[in-house]
Amino acid sequence: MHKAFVTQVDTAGTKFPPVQRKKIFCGVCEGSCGLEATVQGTELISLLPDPDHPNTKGFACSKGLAFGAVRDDHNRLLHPLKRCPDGSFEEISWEQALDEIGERLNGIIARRGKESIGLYQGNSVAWNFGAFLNLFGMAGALKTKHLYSAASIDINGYWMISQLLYGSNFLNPIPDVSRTDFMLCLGANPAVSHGSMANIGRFRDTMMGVTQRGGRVVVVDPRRSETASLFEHVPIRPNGDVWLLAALLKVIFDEGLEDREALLRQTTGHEILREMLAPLELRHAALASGISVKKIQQLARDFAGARSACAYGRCGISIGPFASLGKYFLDVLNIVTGNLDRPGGWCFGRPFVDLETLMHRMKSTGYNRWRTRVDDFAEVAGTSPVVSIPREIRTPGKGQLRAMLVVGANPASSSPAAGELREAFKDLELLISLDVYQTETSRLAHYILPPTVWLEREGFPIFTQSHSGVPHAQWVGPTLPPRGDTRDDAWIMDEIARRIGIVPADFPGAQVLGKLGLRLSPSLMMDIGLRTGPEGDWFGLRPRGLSRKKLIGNNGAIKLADTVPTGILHKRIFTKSRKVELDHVLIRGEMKRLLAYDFTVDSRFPLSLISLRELRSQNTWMHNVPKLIVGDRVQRLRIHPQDAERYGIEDGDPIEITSHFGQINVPEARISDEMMPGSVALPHGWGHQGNWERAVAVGGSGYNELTTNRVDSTDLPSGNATVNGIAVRIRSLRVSRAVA
Ligand SMILES: Nc1nc2c(c(=O)[nH]1)N[C@H]1C(S)=C(S)[C@@H](COP(=O)(O)OP(=O)(O)OC[C@H]3O[C@@H](n4cnc5c(=O)[nH]c(N)nc54)[C@H](O)[C@@H]3O)O[C@H]1N2
Ligand SMILES: Nc1nc2c(c(=O)[nH]1)N[C@H]1C(S)=C(S)[C@@H](COP(=O)(O)OP(=O)(O)OC[C@H]3O[C@@H](n4cnc5c(=O)[nH]c(N)nc54)[C@H](O)[C@@H]3O)O[C@H]1N2
Ligand code: SF4
Ligand SMILES: [Mo]
Repeated sequence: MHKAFVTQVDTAGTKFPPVQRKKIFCGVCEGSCGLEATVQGTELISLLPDPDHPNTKGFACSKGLAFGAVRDDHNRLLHPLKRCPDGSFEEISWEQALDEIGERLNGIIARRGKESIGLYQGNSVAWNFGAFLNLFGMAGALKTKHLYSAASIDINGYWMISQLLYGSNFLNPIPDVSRTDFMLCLGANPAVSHGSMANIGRFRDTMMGVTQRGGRVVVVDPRRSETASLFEHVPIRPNGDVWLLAALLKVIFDEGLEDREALLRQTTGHEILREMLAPLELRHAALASGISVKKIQQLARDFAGARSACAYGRCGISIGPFASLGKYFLDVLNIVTGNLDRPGGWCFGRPFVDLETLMHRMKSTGYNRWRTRVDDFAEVAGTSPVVSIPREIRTPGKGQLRAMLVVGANPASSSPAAGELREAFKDLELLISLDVYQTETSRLAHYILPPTVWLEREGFPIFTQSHSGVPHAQWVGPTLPPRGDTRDDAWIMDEIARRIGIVPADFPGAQVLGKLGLRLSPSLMMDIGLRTGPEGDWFGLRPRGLSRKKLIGNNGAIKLADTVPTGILHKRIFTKSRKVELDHVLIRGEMKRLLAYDFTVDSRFPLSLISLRELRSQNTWMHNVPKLIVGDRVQRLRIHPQDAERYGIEDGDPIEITSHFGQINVPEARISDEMMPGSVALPHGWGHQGNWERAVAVGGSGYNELTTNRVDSTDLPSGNATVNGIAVRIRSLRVSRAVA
């Protein structure tokens, strides 16, 4: 093994287990930052940033560095739990838990069919390749449509647009920030989020590099976010981006600024763009976005005129009512200006396990190959949208959702109309949750099964490897042994699968092999994918190539290149034409829907509510880590001074927020001109229930009590929930508190 092995002996001569330094990567968010773990026996001594990591080069944030506290949390679940009739939980053995679950599932399958079983994939599964593969595998083996993913409150629009444009849900270009001359950043706050759908190491610093090189970064956001405050900030009305992007394109075409050569070379169907944009009036787009016509025109000219440019957008544009169309225009802006697949532009990554190709071959990607039972949504990458769950549970008939396995998700807080979902969950015959804690969701489950955390299991960055600014390869074994009676999520799923007679795999022949006692483990499947892929060792034929064994034996990540590749579109793309396919009936329909959309403000709900991420949270969790909730951390609603004055709100007031769909109280108002007048921002994922004591104690309320799962409020093509730009009114609770 490597040089970092040291055996310690104290003055009394007692031998301690050797101290090991392991270079790993963080499994909390899409940063996937390189870390160095110092381990002694079963103890984690420290987690520090890995200065040698090719992508993150010594950066890690407070959440990753504090993760030892999650592993060792006294509230962490260490044994399988079964809910008693009074709502309390009793500890049971794995054998009992799995056997009972198997029996109950078999009963439901016998009565209602395999298609009545549901699966829910949460955000944490993105760093859990075994769970990721087993979830898709189980859904395929059960032939159930009830595979739900937190992606449908996040990036379903991306998945579906990538399928239309590039022929695969998972082929998503990233901004080549390290080489660009102009970055247009819409609705993303990488200074806090550390990036999403773009694994740009040291994201904030890399963006600073653009301006240091004499380039420009323009951040479009209703809030002067931590990112916007570092660069040029263009405030925008919530959900106004689709208008802005369409208007930018219109100016580009009207003024002949498009790159015709690139359009001819890289695309089919570009003629549709002019036609679609013809009825759009800049004046109208300016009203909808709150950005003047003059400013839109200048931005279009600057973007198109830059030597290289990339337009990048995330949650601010992907969780509103036109998420798909917005994402379409985002890519089209990059394409039309000749920035697709060129240095400094909008580029494809270089994954070391070519998951895009593997999933394409296994037909795991797609769009609209089938439709959902109740709401008639198009399938996206084999999943149904989360908004439909309560209706799928409550609508009788063949395929009615009767049991659900929730893996690494907290939808009772993170999903739209969270209250309705919690109620609907109670109607299920069986709810099983795989979670580290007893959360708002898992407390409703009949069984909670305790998983290992990422520090305790084998891993490679299955999701973010395709989006890395500096392509690299890393695969690590478990850093620490599992605590208590915890087991890997993938193992738990496989044990459940065994008890219902399926193999959690969706490749041809998997079930037959299973009957013969042969099950390919996720790591074996991925290793085969790696070894036979572009970076692979081809089982020795390419001695310099990679394998799982080689990577695990290497203490740290291996750099594959300094930058993302360019000029590879024709090789990478999965469309039949081998070009970006721009013309889709569905997109034309969406444009019509947009032009007819009424964006006038309802005077009963005059403010627009947006979400806000904070450095020391990860969606709905990590609030139980003492270090991350120290200080005066409470959930605060950001309000512009003008709005505060109009609604009689003073800094620090407790606030009542009311939408069409619900009402919550938040502990404090923070009055700040960081907000655009008319919009207010609230961190989501607060208001905890369950046994994570500190998280519960910090209080706050769930943002998603204010949102809806109504079909007509979603992004229709992708079924993605609208949780952004929610019409609300607010009121100070100061007076009533004083009276009380
Ligand atoms: N610290 C931390 N990091 C995280 C997470 C976390 O909870 N905490 N979550 C992780 C996850 S799951 C994800 S998906 C990523 C998300 O990564 P990002 O999207 O970069 O993070 P957000 O904070 O959601 O940034 C969205 C930005 O859009 C702005 N915005 C809101 N509405 C609009 C709008 O209508 N138009 C425009 N142009 N802007 C708008 C918001 O003010 C905010 O600044 O972050 C990941 N990283
Ligand atoms: N209002 C509003 N709603 C939103 C958003 C928003 O911006 N605003 N953002 C949306 C986005 S981008 C996302 S991604 C979703 C996230 O939605 P979810 O995935 O439902 O939310 P998370 O808080 O990420 O939940 C992760 C859960 O996994 C558990 N966990 C952590 N590690 C592991 C593990 O290794 N194994 C298992 N089994 N469990 C583990 C944690 O304890 C936690 O309960 O929320 C969406 N909801
Ligand atoms: S930015 Fe994300 S991946 Fe990096 S250390 Fe923080 S939580 Fe971990
Ligand atoms: Mo997300």
